[in-house]
Amino acid sequence: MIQQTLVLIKPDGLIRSLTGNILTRLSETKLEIVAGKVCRATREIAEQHYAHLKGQPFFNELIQYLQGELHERRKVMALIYWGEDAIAKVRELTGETNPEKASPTSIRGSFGRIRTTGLFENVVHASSDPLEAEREIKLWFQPDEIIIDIYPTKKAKKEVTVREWS
Ligand code: IDP
Ligand code: MG
Repeated sequence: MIQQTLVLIKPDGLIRSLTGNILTRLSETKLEIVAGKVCRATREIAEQHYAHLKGQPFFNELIQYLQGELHERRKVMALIYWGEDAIAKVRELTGETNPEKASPTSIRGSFGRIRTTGLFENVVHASSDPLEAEREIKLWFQPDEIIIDIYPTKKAKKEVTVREWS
């Protein structure tokens, strides 16, 4: 099945200069990148992204982690990979959530660590199923930032002031 999946290179991945390595690993999937950007995870986006974990003892630290507050690197790289079985292919290379349990050849197994607090600092995020992928992609990207049409869109008229080069 043709699918799309959200990948985030988390702030630890960026500060440790792992971007090239991670993109090289993911290119083994032969999937297509159809959107990509470097952006800030605001508290609101981070809390919505991890809404399913609200109530966990590590939730607050996890939100700080995604915002970049644990690494002095307040940004993430967000990418959408698209193609046959994209979700499973990317999850396979990403590895298990706990970096110590992840296969040693996976991205998390190679580069992840467990903080002394217990938080899994695991370098990348990858969507876990089609519904989560849709929710996450719509959280991080607007339709015009994606070079193909993956979900239905509607036209909305908005009066907005934008910044332009002066
Ligand atoms: P996933 O990232 O493999 O999809 P989720 O359960 O969605 O796993 O958890 C989101 C993130 O929260 C993980 O990537 C990891 O950073 C952190 N996390 C999840 N479970 C734990 C835990 O039991 N201890 C510490 N950190 C965790
Ligand atoms: Mg998850």
